[in-house]
Amino acid sequence: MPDSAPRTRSFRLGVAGPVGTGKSSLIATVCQALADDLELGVITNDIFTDEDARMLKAAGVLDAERIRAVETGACPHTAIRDDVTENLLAVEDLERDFAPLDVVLVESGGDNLTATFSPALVDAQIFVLDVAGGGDVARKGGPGIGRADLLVVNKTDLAPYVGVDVAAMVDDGLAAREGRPVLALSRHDQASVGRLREWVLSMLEAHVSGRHTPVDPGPMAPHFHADPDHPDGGLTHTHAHVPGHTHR
Ligand SMILES: Nc1nc2c(ncn2[C@@H]2O[C@H](COP(=O)(O)OP(=O)(O)OP(=O)(O)O)[C@@H](O)[C@H]2O)c(=O)[nH]1
Ligand SMILES: [Mg+2]
Repeated sequence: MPDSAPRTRSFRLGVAGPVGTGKSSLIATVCQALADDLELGVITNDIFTDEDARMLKAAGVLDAERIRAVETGACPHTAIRDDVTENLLAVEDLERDFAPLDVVLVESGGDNLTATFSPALVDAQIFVLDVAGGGDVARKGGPGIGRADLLVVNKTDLAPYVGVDVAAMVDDGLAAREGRPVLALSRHDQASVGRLREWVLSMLEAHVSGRHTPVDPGPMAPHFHADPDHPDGGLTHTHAHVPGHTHR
């Protein structure tokens, strides 16, 4: 591409992890820490609502027009792995409307331990656990814990109240990740927010210079979504990439 051509492709950064571990809050923190230095956009994924996008808009960390919701209407995995079309279009719309964007953050719908992004949608991904989910969660493994570009152990300020040893949880994460990074984070701990900011900047730099190759953390394990409106009490579907994988 000639130097004069407009740069339209952003660094696309996914944020996945179980329900309530602090994905939206982490995105708000990243926006707050980098909005003065970078052009940012956010896409949220929710099954039935645009709650996360509304929360982020209310937080006032970014112009509201730069935050858009994709309502997946189904299992969040479908929209971030199996058929990423709707998300890709949403990212590309943002990139076009606010060109040039440096980073677009994509929040996965909150789910269980197994949701990861397709590298067709994001260039890198963060998997978020929190101390309130239990100190042994990092030992449970799975594609996000093992192979996301960054594992975050979030809400470390709550550790004393839930009896979790943050250092041990970080060590468990490191052991599961063969040298990939783990970050202990609390939005109330500025030093940890600074480390998150540095990680995002270093990944952006690696992406722009062509040193970073997006990797697929791997397919999800079988899982189930409770849904009181569904006749079976849950969403039923099959993921094509896991032969015979069906929810009931
Ligand atoms: N104490 C503490 N609470 C936090 C921190 N980060 C997030 N929270 C709280 O954790 C709760 C869930 O945060 P969210 O950011 O909405 O979590 P989420 O992963 O986006 O949730 P879903 O999208 O519903 O899966 C909220 O009440 C936040 O205020 C933190 O660093 N410390
Ligand atoms: Mg959220």
